[in-house]
Amino acid sequence: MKKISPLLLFVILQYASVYSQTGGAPALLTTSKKAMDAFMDLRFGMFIHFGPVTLRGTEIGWSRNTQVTQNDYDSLYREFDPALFNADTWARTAKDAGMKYMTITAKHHDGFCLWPTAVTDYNISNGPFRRDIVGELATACRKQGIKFCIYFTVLDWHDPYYYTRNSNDSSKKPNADMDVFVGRMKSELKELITRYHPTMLWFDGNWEKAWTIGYGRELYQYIKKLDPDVIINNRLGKGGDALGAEAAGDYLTPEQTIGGLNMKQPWESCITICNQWAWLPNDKMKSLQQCIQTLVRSAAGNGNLLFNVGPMMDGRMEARQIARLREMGDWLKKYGQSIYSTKGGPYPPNNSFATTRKGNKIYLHIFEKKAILTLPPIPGIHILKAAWMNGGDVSFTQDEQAGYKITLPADLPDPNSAVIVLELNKNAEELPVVSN
Ligand code: H79
Repeated sequence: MKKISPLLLFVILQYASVYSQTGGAPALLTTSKKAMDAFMDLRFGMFIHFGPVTLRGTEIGWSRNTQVTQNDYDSLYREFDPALFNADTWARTAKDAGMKYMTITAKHHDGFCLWPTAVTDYNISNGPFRRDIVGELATACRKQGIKFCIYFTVLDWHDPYYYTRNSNDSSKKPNADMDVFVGRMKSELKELITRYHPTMLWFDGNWEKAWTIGYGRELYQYIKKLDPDVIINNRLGKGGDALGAEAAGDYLTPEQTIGGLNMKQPWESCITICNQWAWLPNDKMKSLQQCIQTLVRSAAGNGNLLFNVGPMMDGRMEARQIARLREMGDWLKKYGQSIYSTKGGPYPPNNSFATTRKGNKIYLHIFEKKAILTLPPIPGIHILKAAWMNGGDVSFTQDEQAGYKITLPADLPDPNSAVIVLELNKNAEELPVVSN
């Protein structure tokens, strides 16, 4: 008998193993651990909520039929002309903030498409601006080494085939047909994936009654067949804030709250720099300390932060927000090693400190002034050296029962989050989470 080449044998065995695991059904496509790990290493991304609604300064989607009448809202695109929009400037702003990816609202619940889709006329090419905002951003991000991602909601109050017409009316539209609607979604997603090659798709709106786990699974597989590497958040399936049986998606998405320490399931918190997702004049902006500590607490919980900016109707981001983001970038230039590509833990973040870890180092982020900071002991772990990141040594004592006592100065070297590097006798990444 002719010998089978090792490569051929490998391929046959791989196929047989997948085939037997799925009982003869075609294998379900999932996101690789490699792609997911690479995404989680990025830690910090920019969320952008943008669209014709900026002409009113009210919330995207939600103000349709509330603060803004439906007719007015749906007509705004005819005068939406963000003439000062510059994709390179947005990408540069993200880069200067130390952000590694960007997620743009290609379509929010109001149904308006920021790219020239063939599926609906309700898109950017039928307003005065005409330019492809999604496409220009994809190009600008690629040029500057920012991973490009797309927000797309499964809820579409504008589409005649979608089930409901707005946020305060849950009755069925006369022509509603979810199967037809999902077909239209697929065509839109196919355009977005094949034209712009997003690293990640950020779905939303999955709590809607008309959206089923069946549609979620179908779309997940549809997307994976178009591009197996694209990462998908957990809002394509049902199942709330878990990645359980009702879920379709790769990671969790706490909204306007920082996720807790979770070493098992990847997560990304989406949080606004002000209060509103879309631009609101004079919205209250977070302090630099709040911004930095939001990022640090996310990384310390083993999660990413998708930090939202709502640009103005003329296409520019607010100068004060750009300045705030740059301040975050300046902090990251000094302390980025304690954030990017690290793991969260082993200590759960609290009001006085949070930790990240990499190799044999624990990065201890200090939030609170106190004379002595005590860390609970970890069996078998000794601190070999403690020093300020970019600075001098820190004195400490250690005891198997009493733990590690770190002496802090009256003035911390950084008021927003000062970082002490603890060098351990073992690999910090392998330590179990320390329970409180
Ligand atoms: O796109 C952003 C939100 O519009 C969207 N998800 C993020 C990323 C979102 N859709 N629904 N929800 C969040 C949950 C519903 C929140 C609401 Fe409200 C509370 C809707 C009405 C009251 C927030 C506050 C939106 C309007 C006012």
